[in-house]
Amino acid sequence: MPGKPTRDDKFSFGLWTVGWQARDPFGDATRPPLDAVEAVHKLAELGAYGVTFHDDDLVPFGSSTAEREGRIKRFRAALDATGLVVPMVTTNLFTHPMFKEGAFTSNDRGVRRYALRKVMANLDLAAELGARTYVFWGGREGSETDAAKDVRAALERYREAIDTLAAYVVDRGYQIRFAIEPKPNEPRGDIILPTVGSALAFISSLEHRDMVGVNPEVGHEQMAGMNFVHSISQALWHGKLFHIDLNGQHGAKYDQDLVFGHGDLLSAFFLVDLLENGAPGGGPAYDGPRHFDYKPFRTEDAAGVWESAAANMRTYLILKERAAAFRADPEVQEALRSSQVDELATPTLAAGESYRELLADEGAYERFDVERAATHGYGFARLDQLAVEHVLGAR
Ligand SMILES: [Mn+2]
Repeated sequence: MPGKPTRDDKFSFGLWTVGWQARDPFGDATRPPLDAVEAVHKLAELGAYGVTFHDDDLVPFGSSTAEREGRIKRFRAALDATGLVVPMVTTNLFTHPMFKEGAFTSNDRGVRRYALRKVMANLDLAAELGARTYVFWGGREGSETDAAKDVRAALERYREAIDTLAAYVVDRGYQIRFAIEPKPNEPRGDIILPTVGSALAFISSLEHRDMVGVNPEVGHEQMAGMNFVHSISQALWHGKLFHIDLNGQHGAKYDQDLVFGHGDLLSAFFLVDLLENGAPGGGPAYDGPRHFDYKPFRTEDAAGVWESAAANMRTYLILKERAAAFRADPEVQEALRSSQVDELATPTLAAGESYRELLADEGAYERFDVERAATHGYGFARLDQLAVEHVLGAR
């Protein structure tokens, strides 16, 4: 069993996670506000290396300049005292009623201009605190009725917003990259850029596409019925996994934000294996922050909040141990070989071969043993059970 998390594990938490007061659409807060300074100290004590925030988590909307400066100063002092870093910062473009129709894609041009200014003000703070990633979660960018939104124009305005803000970062010389966080719905009925694939396609249209990647969240992708491991694999393949939001979700329902691994546990296992060890056929592993974007149950008091924060990290580390054991098991290695998992990394054409040589290769077509290919088993049933037994600690 793993020991306590260390800074090298790169675990980070949003202030809004442990600080969630558990207001939901049906009920009031069940917990008092959590001071950002206390959150920083407690997270450091538990073994986290980083803390992240929306502008309004740290400085309430509408604060005076003096109040803003005071809060930032206290926060910085807590960072200095604990050694916690701020790897990522983001903007709240969803809570204030002005954003009810969106921010970058609001039909109201004045709101769109305000949203850009709000982000720029917070980009300055993000750079000051040394953040390397700036996340864009467009929760209000969407609609409830197709009569109300010209989606093509909305995408054009989204592109304008990201390119304008990227130009700002480049001109200021900030060492910051952007990461777009997809979500299919909630709070809007339908959100623009609903999945990782949608975001990747959007990014390819940007002027500053090189500095824009994705920040996929486990639950968001699973809400859309997507396979999170597949989505992360594609993001890695494109070189676009700039950041990741880890949590748990039980299938297609409201956004649960459970503790990491406390939803689809097998998917969490294969995710950790992918992030830590790379793809079986080669390809890079992820070396950025392991960021938890979860909500402690509404039923919990402060003790339950910190219990759940620690549970995210402990579950991750247990799965990391399980994944290492899975990879090292000679029987698994043999099963992977006989299932031809590695063979997929071999190019379909030989070195120097083109479609001409392929056309001339009778073994590839005219004499190919179609019957054998149709009847041989792949052995995936055995491989799957080996994975389950490793997850269960039964091997
Ligand atoms: Mn979520």
